Amino acid sequence: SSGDSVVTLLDYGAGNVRSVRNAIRRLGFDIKDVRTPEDILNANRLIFPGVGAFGSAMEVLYKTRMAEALRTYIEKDRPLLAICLGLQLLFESSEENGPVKGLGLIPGTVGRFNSSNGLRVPHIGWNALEITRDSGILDDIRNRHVYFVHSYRAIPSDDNKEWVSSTCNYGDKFIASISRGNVHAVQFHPEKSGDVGLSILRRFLYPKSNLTKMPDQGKASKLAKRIIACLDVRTNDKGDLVVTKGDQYDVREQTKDKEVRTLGKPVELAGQYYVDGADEVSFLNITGFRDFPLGDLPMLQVLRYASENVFVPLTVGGGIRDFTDSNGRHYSSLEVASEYFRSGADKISIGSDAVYAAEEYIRTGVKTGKSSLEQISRVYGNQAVVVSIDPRRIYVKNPDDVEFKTTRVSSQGPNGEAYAWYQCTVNGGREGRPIGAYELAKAVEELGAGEILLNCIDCDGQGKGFDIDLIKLISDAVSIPVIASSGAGAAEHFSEVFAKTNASAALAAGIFHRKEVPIPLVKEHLLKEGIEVRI
Ligand code: 1PR
Repeated sequence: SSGDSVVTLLDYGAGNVRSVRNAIRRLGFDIKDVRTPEDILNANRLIFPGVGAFGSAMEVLYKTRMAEALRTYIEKDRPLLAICLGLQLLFESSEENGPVKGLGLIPGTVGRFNSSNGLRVPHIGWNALEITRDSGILDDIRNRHVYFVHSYRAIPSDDNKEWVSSTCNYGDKFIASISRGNVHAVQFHPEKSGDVGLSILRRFLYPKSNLTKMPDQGKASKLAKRIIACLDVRTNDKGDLVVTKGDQYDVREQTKDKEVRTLGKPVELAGQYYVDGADEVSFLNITGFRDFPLGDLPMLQVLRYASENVFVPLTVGGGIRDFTDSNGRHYSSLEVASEYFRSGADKISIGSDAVYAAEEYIRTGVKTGKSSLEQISRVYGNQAVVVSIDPRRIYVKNPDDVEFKTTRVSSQGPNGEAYAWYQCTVNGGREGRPIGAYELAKAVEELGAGEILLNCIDCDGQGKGFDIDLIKLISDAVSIPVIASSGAGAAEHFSEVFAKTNASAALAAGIFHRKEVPIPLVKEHLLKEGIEVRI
């Protein structure tokens, strides 16, 4: 019957569930959206991707009478797959915005990761599971990494052990999945966990069929270092949206016409990097600072198409700020971000606007809550907000010469300088600002950034390796994850940055676009060097 190929989806509109939808469709199912509590009670199989904050999710579930329906559905042991916050909501309560009461089906409370002993929070990335019990849906993930992104977690205890089917280690041991009868919940994101994640969804959707097991080729034991492929996107002089790549941020060819350098089409390249094993894909709309991104519909279209085929996290940046268009209509940065999330982005990345916000915060000492950074992280959670820093190295003889944090550099400046500070820029490196990368990183962490994308204009496109001094300085200064960027030219540059700094991920562009070293070779090299990566 037609009901057999329908999944009921509980989407209460708080974030990106586009990739869940895409994954379900990819596996051959149609989606019926829950409109009323009865839709839950009548579902053949229900997927509940919780997004947003715990408190507001519970509020919506009560207001719409979905909470009661969910409880009944679960008590009747009907097929359920809850994802991320969806798992947390099954517990008694959460510390997030709270304490706030949950659905109370599973004993235990949800608490925040403890970042006091150097643990980076949010927990972002590909981690390993310890399977504690057969559940029917996790058959393929033994020894494989799956993608997590969260700051809160539930802890296994004697009271909930009959529910727990796997745990994960991050600082402490937390609950990675729940399975009892037909009721399943996972803290990680199957829709963002590549082939392994899709196989979990497949086993949930086709519970009675004999699916062949995926080859057990992994050796996952802990949080893997991530390799991120970055696509700098802009319209070329003909008006087509293309992937470009600069040298120290200059994307024009050194020819008479100085045309925009073109390295491929965004959707195609993103799909290729997914197949190659990129752990994330980032799109940077590099002229977003001057072109209004919602006017730039092609970028939204790129995200929509890319998210149909790319089942790892997608980040998009460029032009996220308040904006008034030529008709006088005002758009808040939150509206811009929401449009990106709706189109398939998992994270948004803020460059210029975060610099202004940090400057003001440092000047006044007051968090106004009004900056785009603060607003977006309040609504979507800080794990959804990346701050992209575009610094330029400035050598100094003496740390006291400047009011900014300096670091001793591993190779001296042109006049024998032994120190440098890193000046933040806005508008794609076009304007230097009176703030250092160190000061900016600390300020944006306090303002709600969940991750830092750390570029370096001096190294960008040079292929001579990452700026280790800068990355060490910043990754030691903050407790949110830092993505090292700019300068990768060989597999050894990736192992160097992970060996010498506390970066959680490394991002590269040119090396992948020019097919000099493909992603699988980078990962092979890292494995050989004893650095854990996702295979
Ligand atoms: O300021 O919020 O509109 O955001 C603009 C975004 O666009 C920022 O994230 C900024 O980094 C980016 N951007 C602006 N101009 C350029 C440019 O190149 N002219 N690209 C640009 C930045 C830097 C990296 C690059 C790495 C790795 N690109 O993302 O991909 O340096 O390159 P490599 O591996 O080839 O060395 P806003």
